[in-house]
Amino acid sequence: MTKVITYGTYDMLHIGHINLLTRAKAQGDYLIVGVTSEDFDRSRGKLHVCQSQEQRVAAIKALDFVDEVILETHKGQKQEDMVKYKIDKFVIGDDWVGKFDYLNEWTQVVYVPRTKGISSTKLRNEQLQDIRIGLVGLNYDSDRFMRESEFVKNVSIVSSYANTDIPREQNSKAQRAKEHFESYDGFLKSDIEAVYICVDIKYQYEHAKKALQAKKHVLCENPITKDNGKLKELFSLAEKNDVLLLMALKTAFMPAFNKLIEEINSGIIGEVKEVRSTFSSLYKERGYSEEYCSYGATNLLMSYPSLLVNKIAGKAKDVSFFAQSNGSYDISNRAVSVHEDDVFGLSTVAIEMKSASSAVISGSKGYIHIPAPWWLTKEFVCKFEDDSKEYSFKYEFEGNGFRYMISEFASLIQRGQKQSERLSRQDMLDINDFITQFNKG
Ligand code: C2G
Repeated sequence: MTKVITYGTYDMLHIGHINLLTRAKAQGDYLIVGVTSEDFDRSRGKLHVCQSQEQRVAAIKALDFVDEVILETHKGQKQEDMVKYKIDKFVIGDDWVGKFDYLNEWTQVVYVPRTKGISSTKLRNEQLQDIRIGLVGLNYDSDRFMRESEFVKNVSIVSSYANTDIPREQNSKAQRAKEHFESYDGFLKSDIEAVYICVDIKYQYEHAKKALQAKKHVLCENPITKDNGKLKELFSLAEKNDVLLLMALKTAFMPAFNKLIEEINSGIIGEVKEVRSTFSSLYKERGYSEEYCSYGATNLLMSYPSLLVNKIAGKAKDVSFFAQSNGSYDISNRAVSVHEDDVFGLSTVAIEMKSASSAVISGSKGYIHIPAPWWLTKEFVCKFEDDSKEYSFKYEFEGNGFRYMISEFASLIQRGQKQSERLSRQDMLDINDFITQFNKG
């Protein structure tokens, strides 16, 4: 039996894909198709794939001449698969000619003619509208969003709004969109279907509420509100107006972070016992005003360590705080949380103390170390008692990580999905609960 394998994204399955797969099958008796995972595609810079991973896999599985479908999730997996599946031939379109010659060491590489005049990109451009986004707030974050959105092909920034009452917005040098507004109502009437909110914490709830009432999809910086009751209210408003509400917690959408969660859920380090992480950043040294720093380390940073521990260990049963204050606000804080199966969380944040901003997830068989800055997750290493078992994962990581978040936001809107699997409503409530509890005091 001659075993053949081929790989692809297969977005919006078309005749070019079908021809390729038919030609691949003709090369042997048993055809395995590797469909690229969403995170792997995003880490390779494919940030505008229209269909979900599940939809693309289902389309390939529906082809009766395909014998097996697998997911391609990481760099280097192809040569692993050649050995694992005892492959006789690797087949790919000639738009890749030469790129996979190295696989000849394990199998026979065959490049077959590509079908002219059809591609997923062409279909996306013909059939899909760009997601038109408006920026709420003009500052360092809006500039990062604007720059990174250029890498997400199905997104365009149409308008911007700045509330000049907010100190950080006054004479902001941040880039404005083509259409700029100083009235929020006027802005919400502009030709947009979604907004990215990055105004100061105390204004975010009001701006998010108005945007949801205006039936706009909302991506909002953290914390959206310091009160989970209000967050629940916003979720029901989003539900009622059939729009999406997402926290702009960029780490949750990074390919390597999702691979990390997948590896932990696979049991690679045994039962998780402890999740420890630190997020320290000297805000004043970075030019943030006293007024901005006075939100305190917990409100400004705790969403990130809380994401890590709640995503891995589930909702906290109990959380205690050990903060250091400068008399007016917390300059550092430690949240000690207890989760399901007595998993412990040790989440440290600081804006006037510099510390090693790495993360360690400890389990009954091994542990995972994410080097600093862990929230810009690019790689992680799995370590065991027996050093020879150590292995690491590294993913391409471009820019400041916003592009993966923008890609998720745009894809969810395009697919009509109102929740992200990477950051569900329950995740957001569990994460924000740390901030709510600390502010309740
Ligand atoms: N293809 C083709 N004719 C087209 C379009 C695509 O023959 N008009 C072939 C491609 O050459 C590829 C396969 O169909 O072999 C899947 O194409 P894509 O979904 O675009 O995936 P791609 O990014 O080419 O994935 O690491 C290798 C990649 O996984 C290949």
